[in-house]
Amino acid sequence: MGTLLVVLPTYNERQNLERVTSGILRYSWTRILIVDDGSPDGTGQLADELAVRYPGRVSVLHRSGPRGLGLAYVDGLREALADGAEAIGQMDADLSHDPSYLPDLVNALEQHDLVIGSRYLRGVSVVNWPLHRIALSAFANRYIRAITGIETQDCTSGFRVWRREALAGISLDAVRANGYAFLTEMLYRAARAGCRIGEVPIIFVERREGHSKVSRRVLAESLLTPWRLALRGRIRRQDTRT
Ligand SMILES: Nc1nc2c(ncn2[C@@H]2O[C@H](COP(=O)(O)OP(=O)(O)OP(=O)(O)O)[C@@H](O)[C@H]2O)c(=O)[nH]1
Ligand SMILES: [Mg+2]
Repeated sequence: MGTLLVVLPTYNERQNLERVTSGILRYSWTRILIVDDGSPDGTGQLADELAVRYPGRVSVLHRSGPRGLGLAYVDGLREALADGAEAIGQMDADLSHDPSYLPDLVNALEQHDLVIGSRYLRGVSVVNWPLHRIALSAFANRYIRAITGIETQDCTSGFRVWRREALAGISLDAVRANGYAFLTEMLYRAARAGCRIGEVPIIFVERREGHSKVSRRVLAESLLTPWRLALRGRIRRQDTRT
């Protein structure tokens, strides 16, 4: 498949960044773009040190202004497209996504435009989640799929690889979700754009170090986004009929 550029958003991941970086760089065909939102714990400085340690393989985008997973990804994916890698990846930096799945994901790009590292292909493959968290995630996925019609089993997974042309076909300027709902919105847009979407099973391991950044505002956005996408989609469908 050629080279893979992994976009790695970070906010206070100082304890995890080094390990996830070396895990990804174990594969000779990978490079990393770290997108840090001015983490108070010094993740940004560590990222700069890693860029010096791995010249040509690690680069860093320091964002200022409002922070958010979606905002970080829009900037990071845009830079990744400008860079010219054949495949572009997305991963959490908290070691929940094991880099050793990257070959499986990239191989599946032979048949697909977008491949998702999925927790829900063989029951529920998560380690160290309390029951209520499993229930919430399972509910969230059913909720999103029922409202939007997305057929992917794991539509909130942040572990993804794209063919460059498929990602380039989606207008990042039009994406409205700023938080985690960004993941759902991108998936919906990919499906509407006719992308061939595949899933590869992964085992997701809950973070051991650092803290989750999921806020109430971000959760509210996640509840509303599927409705916004579905309603807009319906308006579009009516447009095309007339
Ligand atoms: N640049 C940037 N990265 C973010 C932001 N919010 C979250 N991230 C990163 O996005 C990834 C996923 O965030 P997490 O906090 O782990 O979210 P989660 O996996 O749903 O929650 P946990 O189960 O607690 O890990 C991690 O690499 C975070 O550092 C943000 O506002 N800006
Ligand atoms: Mg996490």
